[in-house]
Formats: sequence, structure tokens, C-alpha cells
Amino acid sequence: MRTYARRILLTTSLLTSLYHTPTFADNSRAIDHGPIGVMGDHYHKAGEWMVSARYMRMHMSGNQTGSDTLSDAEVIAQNNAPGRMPGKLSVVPDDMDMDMLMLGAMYAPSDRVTLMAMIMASSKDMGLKSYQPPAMMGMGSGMSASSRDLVGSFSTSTDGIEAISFSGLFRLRESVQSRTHMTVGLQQSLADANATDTVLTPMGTRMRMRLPYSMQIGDEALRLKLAITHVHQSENWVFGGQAGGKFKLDSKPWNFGDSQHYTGWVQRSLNHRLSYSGRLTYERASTLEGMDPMIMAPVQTAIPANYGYRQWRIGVGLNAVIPLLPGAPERLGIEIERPFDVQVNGIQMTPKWRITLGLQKSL
Ligand SMILES: [Cu+2]
Repeated sequence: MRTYARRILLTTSLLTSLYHTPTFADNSRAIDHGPIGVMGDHYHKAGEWMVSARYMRMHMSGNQTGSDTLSDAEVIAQNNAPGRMPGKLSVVPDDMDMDMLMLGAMYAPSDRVTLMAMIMASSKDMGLKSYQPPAMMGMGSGMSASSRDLVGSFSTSTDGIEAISFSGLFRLRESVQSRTHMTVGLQQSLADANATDTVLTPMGTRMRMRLPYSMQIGDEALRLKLAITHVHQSENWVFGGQAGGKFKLDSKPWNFGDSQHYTGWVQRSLNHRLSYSGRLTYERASTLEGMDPMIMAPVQTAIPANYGYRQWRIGVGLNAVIPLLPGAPERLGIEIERPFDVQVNGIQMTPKWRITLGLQKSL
């Protein structure tokens, strides 16, 4: 009798545990969303809504060519673009911060399709140094590049609505252990590519001029966004991967190059409400296409050949589920990434770190 009762109890608990085995249908755990820096990592069930806010800061400091660090003296020894005056670079970027705020909404009209809309606003700040222009040919013989004095430091900044995007996330395959989906979207750059600010020229004068490409908030282009995402889970672990890219659909006088990324992550669940992650990313971007004749300061960022890169990044992150407001509990995420093995075209600033903070709420 006792054995019989135990058997029933065992069977019941087994069935209950099977029923409660975490599947992708139960997405209330911290680990059920990917690291916060991954875009479009998950989709939703029919009828679900989610809103999100993400803030990202990217910090760059110093300069490099290829993968070699350059000092200021080495930067101003480089030639300016052919035909431009002065003949050598004379303004050197010191450091740069890019802040981005992304507001998003997701809605699933069916289990197979989730729609996602996102609007992005950015601000960019750059600190620079101006050096005296090189001595003219024939004059100042015997003067070497190192004798070029610092004229002074200055900073420039821009901000604005960067872009809006609409995507569809299409479920391709889903089982208890894994899921795969494809993302197809369009992103329209909204900022006018003509932001200006006051710069300190190598002649020591202050002048308002159109800022270099990297300081512009947008390039006015329409882009196709494609990604494929696969996630596998086993008990308290999640392994995920995403390959994606952005491809320009229409040409403007100038455009930032196309970019692609490959990212893989491992997450471990500490409990229902907390998970941590490690992530490895490879990202590349093509060089800038076209040019703007109004962008002509003797600084590396004003030369289209000094765009395009490839870089690796390693990141660590934390996801938490915390009830703050009524309704479904809020999800909080933080991720810090550090670039390494960065290879750039021409001369560019060196990326140092980026941090992403996010808040998500299902409605
Ligand atoms: Cu969502």
C-alpha cells in the first residue's frame, strides 16, 4: 500500500516537473533573454507586448593605424588627403564618447512573428588637440615635425534623433531545448548629415565648420538589417549565437559602410531572477562611401579612407528580473564589453570599452 502511494506520488511529481520544465514558453526567468547588448535576441508569444529602453556608451581614446598605436607626433606626421591644405594632419582626436538611447517596442501578432520598432537618439563628444601647421616648403628649413607646437585643446559635440527601425522576427524552429529565428528589418537614418560646431584651427583661430563624418549623428541612408539567431538551453545554461548585418539600400553623397557581426554568448542562471553572461563578438565595417566637400579639416576623421574596421569584443553581463511597478516584473540588464585585436583602415581612434544598460517590461 505504502509502495503504491509512493509510486503515485513519484509519478505525479514527475509529471508535474515535466509540465514545469522550463521551456521557451515560460520566459519569465532572467536567463530567458540574452545579454542586453544583443539586439533581437528573443521573440514573443502571440498577443504579447514588450517595451524597452536601452542606454549605451562607447568610449574611444588615442589613435592607431592598422593595429599599431600612434602618438600625437606620429599622427601629425601623416599626410593630409591629397590636394588639401596643410599637407600634414594638424588636428588630433584625443578621446570620444558616444551615447545612444534606444527605445523599443515588440508585439507578437502570432507565435511565428514578432514585430519590433525602435527609435535611437545619440550624442557624440570629442576632445581634440590642434597643432601648428607644418612649415611651408623652402621656408623654415631644418624644422622637423616634432617642432610643431600645440596650439590648444578643444571639444566638439553633436546630438539628435539618429534613426528609426522596423523589423520582423520570424520563428524558424522551436523545441523545448532550442529555438532559431530570423530578423528582417529596415532602418532609416533620420539625422541631417550637416551638423556643425566651433573648432580651433591650426592657425589658432576659432571657426564654425561642418563636423567630420564620425561626429555626424546619421548619414540619411536606408538600410536593410538581417540577422539569424540560435539559442540552445540546457538546465541552468544558455548558449546563443547571432550573425547579422546592415546593408545600405540607397546612396547619399556619403554613407557609412555596411557592417556585419557574429556574436556568441554563454549564460548561467543563478536563480529565477538572476543570470550572468559571457560574450564574444566579431564585428567588421566597410569603409565610408562617397564624400562631402564641406568636410575638409586637417584631421583624420575628415578623410573617408580612415573608416572601416574589424574588431573583437569580449563582454560580461548580468540579467535580473525585479518587480518595481505593477504588472509583469521589470527586467534589468547590464553588459560591459572590451574591444581587442582592433584593425582599422588608415588612421582611427582606438575603441576602449562600451557599456549597455537596459530596462524591459512585458505588458
Ligand atoms: Cu521582447
